Amino acid sequence: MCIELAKKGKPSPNPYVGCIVLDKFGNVISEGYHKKCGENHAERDALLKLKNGEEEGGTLIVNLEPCSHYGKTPPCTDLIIERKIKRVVIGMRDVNLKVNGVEVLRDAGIEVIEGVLKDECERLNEVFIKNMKDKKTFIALKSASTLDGKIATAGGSSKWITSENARNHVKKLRSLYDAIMTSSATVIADNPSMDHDIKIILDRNLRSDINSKIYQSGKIFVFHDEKLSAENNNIEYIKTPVQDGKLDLDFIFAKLFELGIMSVFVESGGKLSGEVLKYADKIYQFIAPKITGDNSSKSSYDFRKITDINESIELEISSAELFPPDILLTCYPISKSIK
Ligand code: AOF
Ligand code: ZN
Repeated sequence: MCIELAKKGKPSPNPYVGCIVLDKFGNVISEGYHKKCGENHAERDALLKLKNGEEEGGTLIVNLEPCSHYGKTPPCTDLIIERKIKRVVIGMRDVNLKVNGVEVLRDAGIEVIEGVLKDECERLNEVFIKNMKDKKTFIALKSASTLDGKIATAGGSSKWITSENARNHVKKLRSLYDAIMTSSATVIADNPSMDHDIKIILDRNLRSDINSKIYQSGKIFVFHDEKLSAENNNIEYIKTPVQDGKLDLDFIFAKLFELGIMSVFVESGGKLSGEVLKYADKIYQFIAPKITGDNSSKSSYDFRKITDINESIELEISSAELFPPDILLTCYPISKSIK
């Protein structure tokens, strides 16, 4: 229940947090979640709805360790103690080093049960964990291909590989991330709009036409060769070092974190997808039950030649979902397979 409640929020850069409160008989008497950065935490949201003390002696359940520090909001532990909660059940400890809620609660004589659905809770907050631990932007990569891994014919015909069902789901996935990213090649070939509040376009030579659909809404960042200059009131141009004829992705992803973009959803052709693979934290691979049978067609990931199949990048599939007639494999790269 906490995880489902948590997902109703849009908390970035804060974590997803949901909370329920049980009275001393075990009945659910309140629920809450963290809606947005700066607003009440889930525990406060749930507890403030209770006005008659029915939570006294009850249990508070939350997917993340309650905070014990002053941030934009006061410590949740203070309110939990004040409301005379007897037991707190948490999914995972907070990775924010400022937080030490478990000890604070135990010192106040509250029973704390830890680690309930820990894996699910960690997955829910995979972006927050990466941001806090590595001080890096979380990178999700999406590709949609035929059964033989193709994203377009040699001539560029690609509309549509996957069904409307699948493409509608992509819109939902985009909204889970702070920004979307694509390449000038995709803007030029497909003229997509990729609706989002923040759009990032990698355009080394400033080739894409700013009248293209993607430029018509949202906050736009264009990363381009530092040797070039461009200006436009509605676009933020960012000069970027070039390495081996390509924009330096280390620079770009570091810059995104500096800009406060905590997660990015990358959707592009095989070249950028291939380059981004080694940075990807998560891969969404849609597969349509179609076969081009044409080895000159364009591939999902196109960035190298290998001779030994054992050099392949290996992934762990965390879920397989049908968006009939297509399938979505949600995968995590196995890091030792990435060189
Ligand atoms: C909780 N419950 O619902 C959330 C928590 O600036 P603040 O006050 O919002 O604090 C942000 C930090 O609090 C954040 O980095 C994370 O460690 C924790 N988030 N904690 O007990 C919540 N959202
Ligand atoms: Zn809190």
